[in-house]
Amino acid sequence: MDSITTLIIKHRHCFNKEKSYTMKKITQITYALSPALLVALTAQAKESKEQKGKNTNKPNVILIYADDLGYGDLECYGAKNIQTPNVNKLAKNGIRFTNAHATASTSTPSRYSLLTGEYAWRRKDTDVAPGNAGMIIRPEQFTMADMFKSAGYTTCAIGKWHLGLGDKTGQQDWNAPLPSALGDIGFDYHYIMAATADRVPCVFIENGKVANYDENAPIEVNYYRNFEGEPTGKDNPELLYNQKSSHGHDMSIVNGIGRIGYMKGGGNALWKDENIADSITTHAIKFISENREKPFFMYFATNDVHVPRFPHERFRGKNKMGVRGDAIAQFDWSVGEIVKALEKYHLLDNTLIVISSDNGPVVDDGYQDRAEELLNGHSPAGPFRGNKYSSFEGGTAVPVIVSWKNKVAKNQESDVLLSQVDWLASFAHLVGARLPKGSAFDSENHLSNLLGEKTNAREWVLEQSNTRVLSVRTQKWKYIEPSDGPKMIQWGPKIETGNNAQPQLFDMQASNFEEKNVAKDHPQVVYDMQNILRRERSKK
Ligand code: NG6
Ligand code: CA
Repeated sequence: MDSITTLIIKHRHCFNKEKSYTMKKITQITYALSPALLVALTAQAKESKEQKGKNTNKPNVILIYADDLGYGDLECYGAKNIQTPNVNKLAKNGIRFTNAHATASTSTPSRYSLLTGEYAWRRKDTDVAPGNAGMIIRPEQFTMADMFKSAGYTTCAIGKWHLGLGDKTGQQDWNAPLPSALGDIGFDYHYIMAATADRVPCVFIENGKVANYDENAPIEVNYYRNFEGEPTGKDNPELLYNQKSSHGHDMSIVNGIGRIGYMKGGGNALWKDENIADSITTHAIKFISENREKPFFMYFATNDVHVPRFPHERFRGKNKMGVRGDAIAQFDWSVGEIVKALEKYHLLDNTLIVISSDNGPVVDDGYQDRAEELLNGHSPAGPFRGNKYSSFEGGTAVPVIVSWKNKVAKNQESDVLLSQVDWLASFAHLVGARLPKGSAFDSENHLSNLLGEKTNAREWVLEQSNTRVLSVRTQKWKYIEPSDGPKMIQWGPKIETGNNAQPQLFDMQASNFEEKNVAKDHPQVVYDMQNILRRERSKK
């Protein structure tokens, strides 16, 4: 082999390894090579870069996780009164699932299960978290982000977090770096809202620090007591110039909207609700652009369509449903922008995109936004009974769309039983990652189902209501364990809880599903379901 060929081979090798090392080497040898050879080398570099981008063993994974978006809230799931062209397009290019489930009917437990592969009810402290909760997923726990990182991915979380930050609840100093944040659980980059838009602190956290921190307005947060001299929604309703509360949300006022919890300061760092979608989408696109040459995982958790619904002006008034519809349109826009960025960088056929939601829909969730009055025949939970918080299917049935250009067949619909708790193990299979023993305890690999095959599906999935009542769902049945609690949510939203002192069994394949309790007609099925719950509860 002559020396020049050796040189080329060597450099081919290092193009496939370290880019910066390669670039340094190129500069060093530029002087020694003929122009023709340089052209050949540059072409080689370009080719391997493209190949890297198209390495299907390590596709990028983008998980777009909406908040409170119901099974029936997207046009491609039959939504009335609202257009979602960008989501429709992804559904047309991929698979639309009709029997997919979040593990819980509220945010914190649902996200906990998704990101750890473990049911949230196995732990005490995983219910809807305040904005000053300590980090619920502990650094020693293995997460979806850790898994991707172990397979060589660059990882990020952008948008709604709602799983706590810092070491201890109520002990955070928001004016200094947080001692524990998402960097400790596998995310290379994060730009997040600590909890929800209706909970303080109303600032973004970027890599463990308040983004755009304003030194002149130190931040204090308290969930029990107000700070002296600070107005509240309760005492100063005249200051709620952007949106008034319908129930709760009467503590601190930020941007003319009442919140849960008290905060002081923030100044220029305070978010404007109308810009949240723009802000997180911009950060997501920046992340894609900066990481386009190596595999990445992005957890993109939108604030839409959670309350307070206060979308940007440009989405206002274009549908009959008021701000709840506008927030759905804004969500669809965010999806479209992300797809556009992938197209721009030629990453579409090397990126698996999954769209879903953390729990079922809610209409009035505490603000006078007229969402209830303006439904105009739209059914946010589609055909299902109950909404967010509920044990009925409307609480946990969620839209799921999977799209991967040229890899999953187009325009499919699948009724295979899916649970978000399995996504950690399924993605691990996709990227060839190993899970440490004992991690992702409840997560099973069902990648083939996610990619369109119907065989080897789960036999049952478990779901939890906001009061931790458990249900078992199979392809045919829905079993809700007996519980005493009230039939309706007590604090504002007009939602059936699903509580019943008797066991409830519904035939989900009958035309009147979730109307007729057939537990008495099928004692064996009830027994089997109870056994599943008993067994699962006794594990771990
Ligand atoms: C409830 C809030 C509701 C919403 C929910 C959590 C009140 C009266 N209601 O307590 O507005 O924030 O918690 O929603 O405070 S979730 O989607 O993040 O789980
Ligand atoms: Ca939610």
